Amino acid sequence: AKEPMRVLVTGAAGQIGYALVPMIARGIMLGADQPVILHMLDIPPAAEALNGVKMELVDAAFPLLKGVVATTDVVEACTGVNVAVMVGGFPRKEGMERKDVMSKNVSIYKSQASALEAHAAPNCKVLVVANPANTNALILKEFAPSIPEKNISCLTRLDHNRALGQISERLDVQVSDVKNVIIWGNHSSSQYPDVNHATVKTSSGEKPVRELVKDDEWLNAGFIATVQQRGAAIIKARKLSSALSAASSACDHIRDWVLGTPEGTFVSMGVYSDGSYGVPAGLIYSFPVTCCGGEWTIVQGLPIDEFSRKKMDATAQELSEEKALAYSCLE
Ligand code: NAX
Repeated sequence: AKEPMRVLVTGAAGQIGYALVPMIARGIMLGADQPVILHMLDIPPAAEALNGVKMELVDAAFPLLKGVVATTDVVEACTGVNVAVMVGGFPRKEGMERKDVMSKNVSIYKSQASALEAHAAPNCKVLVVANPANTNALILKEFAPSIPEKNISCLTRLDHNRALGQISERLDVQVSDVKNVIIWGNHSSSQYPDVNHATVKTSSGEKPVRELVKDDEWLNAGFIATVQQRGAAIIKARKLSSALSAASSACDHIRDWVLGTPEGTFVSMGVYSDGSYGVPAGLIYSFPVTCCGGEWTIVQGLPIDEFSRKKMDATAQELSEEKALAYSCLE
């Protein structure tokens, strides 16, 4: 039998946490044969609710779940973890300035970076979900210099999955037959959902999405806006932000990272830019990646047209501004 893996979920008493922890305990994140020990962190005002989540995990009698740590102590939460899913953060409230929200998150991610660096298992993989996700991940990277940058990522898989979903609905095909959409850049409305390399499996082989949709007007405008604005549409409908889809996508992100992407398939992950595709190095930017042996690699050599170039640069520009704002909070 495999040794249990320890998985940290911060903000575990929140909405996404509530959807995510049972998925992890059922083996959806790390595989049906991988026992897990859940580490759940939240802040003291949420301690009682967090304990309630722990009670429900016990009540669900998950066969793969070998232990639960529910705590408000960052060091206890981070100790020995193999995977860290950072969902906890400070939400933007009515009337708050961008800088004030950034400042709160910078201080949270700075201190959690130190705790992970000092106490997580060697080679711990980190996924930041909490917004601003890319910049929180960058702060975490900066303040955990001994964690290799290849181990730090942010979630854009939800945006990626939303793009797959829109193409599947439009063409009335199975979502599992659509692949290789790309989310470039920031997990914000400046992201660029790109279908130029996406294909659909049909009875006569793989066909480009553009050839099947035959509506460049929709692909270049309506589709992009729908994916960019999907989070807002969910809030309008549910009066709450995306939770089950965010949790499921976080599982997809970690599963593919740890267990590998299928041959010929790439997925989107926010990772530390090395300058690929002319994206400034030193940003956490969403790229198309393949994963093998527990490591991601940016897909190289995709042709980029002028339309894409502009959109990729605009979202990079926004990330550079966020980075500058985050650094100004440190002064
Ligand atoms: P909730 O407000 O329901 O839950 C957040 C939880 O984090 C709360 O229980 C809170 O007490 C806790 N928390 C706050 N500060 C903490 C700290 N310092 N340490 C540990 N826990 C702390 O929000 P929820 O809907 O679960 O969303 C969580 C985060 O995900 C938000 O930042 C949200 O913006 C972000 N999202 C990111 C997405 C992505 O694709 N990257 C999509 C979904 C989601 O909007």
